[in-house]
This record gives sequence, structure tokens and C-alpha cells, in this order.
Amino acid sequence: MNNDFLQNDTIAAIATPNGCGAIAIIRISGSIAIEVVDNLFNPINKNKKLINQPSYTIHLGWLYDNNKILDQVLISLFKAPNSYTGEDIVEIYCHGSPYIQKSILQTIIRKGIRLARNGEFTMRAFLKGKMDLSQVEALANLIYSKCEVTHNIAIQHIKKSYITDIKNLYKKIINFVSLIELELDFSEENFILVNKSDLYKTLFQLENIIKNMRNAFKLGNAIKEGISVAIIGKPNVGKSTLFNALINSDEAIISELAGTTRDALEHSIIINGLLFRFIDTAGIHYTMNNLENLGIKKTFEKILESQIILYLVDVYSFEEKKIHDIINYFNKHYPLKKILIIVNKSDLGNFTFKKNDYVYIISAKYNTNIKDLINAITNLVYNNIVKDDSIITQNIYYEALNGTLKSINNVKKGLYKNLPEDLLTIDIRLILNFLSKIIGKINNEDILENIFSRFCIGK
Ligand SMILES: Nc1nc2c(ncn2[C@@H]2O[C@H](COP(=O)(O)OP(=O)(O)OP(=O)(O)O)[C@@H](O)[C@H]2O)c(=O)[nH]1
Ligand SMILES: [Mg+2]
Repeated sequence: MNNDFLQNDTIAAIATPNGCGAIAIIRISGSIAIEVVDNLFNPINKNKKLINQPSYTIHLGWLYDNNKILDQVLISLFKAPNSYTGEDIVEIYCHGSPYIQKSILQTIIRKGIRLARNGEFTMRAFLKGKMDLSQVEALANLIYSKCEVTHNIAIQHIKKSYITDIKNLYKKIINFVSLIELELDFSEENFILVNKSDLYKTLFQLENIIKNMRNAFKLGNAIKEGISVAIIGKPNVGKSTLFNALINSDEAIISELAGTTRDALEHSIIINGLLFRFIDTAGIHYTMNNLENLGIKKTFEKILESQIILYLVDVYSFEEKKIHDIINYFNKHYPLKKILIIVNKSDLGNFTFKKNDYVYIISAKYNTNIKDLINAITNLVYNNIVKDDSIITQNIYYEALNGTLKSINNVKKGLYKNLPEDLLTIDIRLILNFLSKIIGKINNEDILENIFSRFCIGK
């Protein structure tokens, strides 16, 4: 990473999406932002100098590149320190043609302002202490949220930052560490300074907050791109009929011929506030038909992509004694996926088996128990996918949350076993270490880039 990433020079970027819109916003942040724009700006009210205007004001005028008019624009001012980045910010609202946007940006850059990198405005906000890591994380999720649930999680996190509570607990824990060290210094006198039940209580409070934050993160992460649900099974069991019933549309072709679906079909839909991505697949069976085999190969690829598998069978062929074999097969080959067995065509058969946590009985054609099935899938998301600890994510915030919980657990175990205090402090110090990442004491450039590079330029 380039060193100027952390510098305090003035940066600029187009903050609105690429392409042509009614208006576009160019954002500039840094110490020379106002001065540079002042020199290009000719306000409608001729005597006005931007530099003399108060913060949070908007000004109409013409923007020039030497003698050439670039556009009629509105300019808003946010003066340091009460701005998004904590620095002087100027936002130029221009007309949305890509040509105008580019010309304005180029003119500004020629005046000694640098093009911002992805997320650099937000990184400055973070480094100035305007945001903590949990809010940065929430902001990234807010920008990319695609359904009500991810949107709600993000908003709650931005609004109610847990950081004040964490900072207070952080101070308390530091206090405990110093007391323990004092005790160790005077170990021969047998001083007891640390109230262990207080320490326990503090750890418990911290654990609750961190668990909430971790659950919110996991839910947001699991559903970011939509929960992927693959519908699989032998040919003709009614996979495409179920797919259509779930997405409430006639997208997939249905026929009484086996081998109708050749290529996987996908459809995203929001149900109960959650974004789902349902995948209809080609029926799995042994065939000499090359085209069908290509489809079947794809089915296996889609299984790998999915978080939930609906294994469809029909009432004729299903035997209750096979349930365990099926579950065992999936647990062995796809241990990270959640599986439901769906017995379809209940309208046709006389059957004796009953619904349970793994087995759902439906009629896709007549829409029987589809709502039940949808609720079961939703519950699976909240109760299993979110609680699943096997999710692997290389996210610094998530790793810090996990590390805190692990160290809290170690200290609690140590207290329980009456471990010597010098050993306890090792884990207590680890807690502090992880917490300091969450409350924003990060100076390492690579870590910073990792956090902020996910944002778009201009954010
Ligand atoms: N009676 C009844 N028929 C159903 C039901 N669900 C599907 N079918 C019928 O079963 C046949 C096969 O349905 P599809 O949805 O095409 O089955 P599929 O599993 O997608 O089949 P392939 O794509 O060939 O693997 C069609 O004639 C459907 O109308 C049901 O719940 N009850
Ligand atoms: Mg089909």
C-alpha cells in the first residue's frame, strides 16, 4: 500500500454512481478543499467568498475552468471538525452528465487535490474517531443491503453504537489488570485487591454485548447476498413446481416428462423480510444423455453454492426408513449445509409418515403447506445458519468479536479453576487487545486498507 493513504492531503471523488443521472455529487475533503473551489466558483451573489460562509450552507453559482464555464452548480459547505470526515468538506452538486462530472473532477485535480481511494472518506472519519469499527461495518452493510432484515441490522448498529458501553467496560478491565498486578507485586503480604465477583460481572456484561454484535454480524453476513436454497432430487418429483410455488411465478417449465429441467434456474425474492435465492436444478439420476449429464453436473455445483438444500422426493417413492440414510449422506458430504427432506405430491398418496424437524410434507401443485415450509426455512436461517460457528470469514471486526469471546471464556474458566492471577492476566490482556481493535485503535495500514477497500470511491 502506498504511504499517502494515511496522509492528510485533500482528496476528491465522484460520490454518485457511474453514468448519467439528473444530478451528480463531487465530494472534496481536506484543508484546501474550500480554497480550491472558491477559486473556480463564481457565485450568483457576486460578493460571496465560500471561505467566509458558515458551515452547513448551500450556494448557487457557476463553476469555471479558467474562462470556460463547466456547469451551474450548488455547493455545500461542512467545516471541520463537524463534518463526516472531521475535515473541511465541500460537496458540488452538478448536472449528471458523465462529461460534466469528469471535467469538474479533472479541474479540481489539476489544482493539487488528489483522487480519493475506495472508502477513504470513511477511513478519515474512522481515524478522526468519528466512527468505530462496528459502525464502519454497519455502514458497509447499509450501502449494500438488499432486504429489510440486513437494512434493519445496519441501521440499528449505526444508530445505537455499543461502543460507549464497551469503552466503559474496557476501562473497568484495565483497572482489574492494574489491581491484579499490584497484588502480584505484594504477593508476599497476601493483599487481596480484586473483587472476583465484580470481575465476573464485568465479563458477563461484556460477553452479552459482544454476543449481540456477533449475532448481528453473522446474520448480516449470512444473508448479504441472499440465502441460497437449492431444490434437488430425482427427475419428475416436482422440483420446478415447488420452485414456482416458492417464488410465486411461472418461471420454470413443468412437465410430466422426466428430465424437463436441464439448466439450473435462479430467482431472488424477499420473504419475511429476508432475501432468498431459490435455485431449481436438473433431476439427479443415471443417464447416457450428454446434455442431461451437463445439467446434473451443474446441480452438484449448485449444491456447493447453496446454504440450504431442499431434497425433494415424492410420496410414491419415499420410505420413512430412508430418512436417516439421506440425512447421514448430506451430513457426511456437505457438513456445512442445512438440509430439509420435502415429500411432495401429498395430494396423491396414502402415506403414514409424519412431518418432523427434517421432513416436510407438501403438495407443490396445490400449494399445500408451502407457507409452513417457508417458515421452516426462515427458522433454519435464524436458528442454525446464524448460530453456526463454522462460518469462515476473514473479517477483522468479526475476528476481534470472536477473539474477545474466546478470551472471556478462558478468563471465566480460569476464575472457576482458581488459576493463579498472573495466568489470568494473560487472557485479560488478550480481551483488551481484541477490544481495542473494535473501539478503533488501529494504525496498521494493511489492516486499514482491508477494512476500507470494500467501499466505493466517494464514500
Ligand atoms: N399431483 C401432483 N402433481 C405434481 C405435484 N408437484 C408436481 N407435480 C407434477 O409432477 C410433474 C413433474 O413436475 P416438475 O415440477 O416438472 O418436476 P421436476 O422435478 O422439476 O422434474 P425434472 O425437471 O424433469 O427433473 C408435473 O406433471 C407436475 O404437474 C404435486 O404436488 N401433486
Ligand atoms: Mg424441473
